[in-house]
Amino acid sequence: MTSQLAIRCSVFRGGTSKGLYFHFGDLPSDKETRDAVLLAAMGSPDVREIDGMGGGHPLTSKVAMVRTSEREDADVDYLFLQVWPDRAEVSDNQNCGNLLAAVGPFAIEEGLISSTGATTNVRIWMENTRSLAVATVQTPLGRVLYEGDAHIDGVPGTHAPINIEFLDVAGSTCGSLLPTGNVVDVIDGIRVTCIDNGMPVVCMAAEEVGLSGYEDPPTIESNQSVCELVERIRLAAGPMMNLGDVTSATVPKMCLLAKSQHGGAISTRTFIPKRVHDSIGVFGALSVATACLLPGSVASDIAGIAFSEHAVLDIEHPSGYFSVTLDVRYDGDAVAVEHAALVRTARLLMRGDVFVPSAVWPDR
Ligand code: NQM
Repeated sequence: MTSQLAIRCSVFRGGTSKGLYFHFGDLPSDKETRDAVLLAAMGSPDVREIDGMGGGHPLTSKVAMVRTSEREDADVDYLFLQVWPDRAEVSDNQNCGNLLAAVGPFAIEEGLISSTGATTNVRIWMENTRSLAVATVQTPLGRVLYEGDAHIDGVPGTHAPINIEFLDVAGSTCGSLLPTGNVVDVIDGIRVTCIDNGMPVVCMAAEEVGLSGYEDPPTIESNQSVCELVERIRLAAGPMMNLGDVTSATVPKMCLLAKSQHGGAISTRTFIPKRVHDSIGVFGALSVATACLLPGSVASDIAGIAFSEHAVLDIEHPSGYFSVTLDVRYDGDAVAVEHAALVRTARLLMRGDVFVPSAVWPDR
């Protein structure tokens, strides 16, 4: 009898996050066993995840599952799973646009789709939000190219760009772009804009919660009264955003906004939702950018930028900025999102087997 099971797996950096990439068929189909296997693979629960592959932070304790899609409009299906470092829980209640960046490279590396020339478009069905993305991967010579000139803040150096486009992510988690039906709500005395353009986000002015909005993440995380206030607002916003009880959910994200400091559209500090992001999530940035184009929102009041049906917005965050291209349509003060695009980079870090104790998957 062997005491460990070997499971085929790749490790990628996707955007500003890092995770384990699996074929659906290599993990248990039963959810409870699958989650037990993933917790063991990551070393959770343990704040350091010392007995597994996780990095002890939500941004480095992530999983992508990928398979050939049966949909006509997609090449592959992608399911994102957040493995909590500090508690024995795996969540599928949000998407992740950073791990999404490496789904195309994984699909090509693993032979799920063939390269098509200098670049290969990979149509990705994002199961968490039941929506589509198209990623353009550099594939000269028929192989994924990782080297290139693209820099994204939060990642050292430059890498090959991966362009990602979205057509239909507005309301993909909450049912509509403005799930409360209002541009502004007041919760616990704080003005908020609740928005979902691929990620449920509650936008509020940092100064209304007693911060400048330019503090670094550890300073914000150590401010207990601010963390408690933000969490109270999150718990109240959850049901208002059609998310139900969000006590143990990873959404909505809570975004503190301030005027841009470096020529961008707006400055952000984002709770995801307990830790403060070192930069900002992909769909988080998309949702904040959309809020900046929404007349009367908390974000547009702070950003003060001209409303335009085609805009490139630089969303400032603790380690730089995140650029989002948005095409929207105005009907009076209402906004419909038509198209969104952004650039990420990704890199294959390791390929092999991850080992877990055989007791976590007794039937294999
Ligand atoms: O918002 C962090 C990240 C994410 C998710 C988060 C993400 C997204 O930076 O699309 O990418 O949980 O907010 O990876």
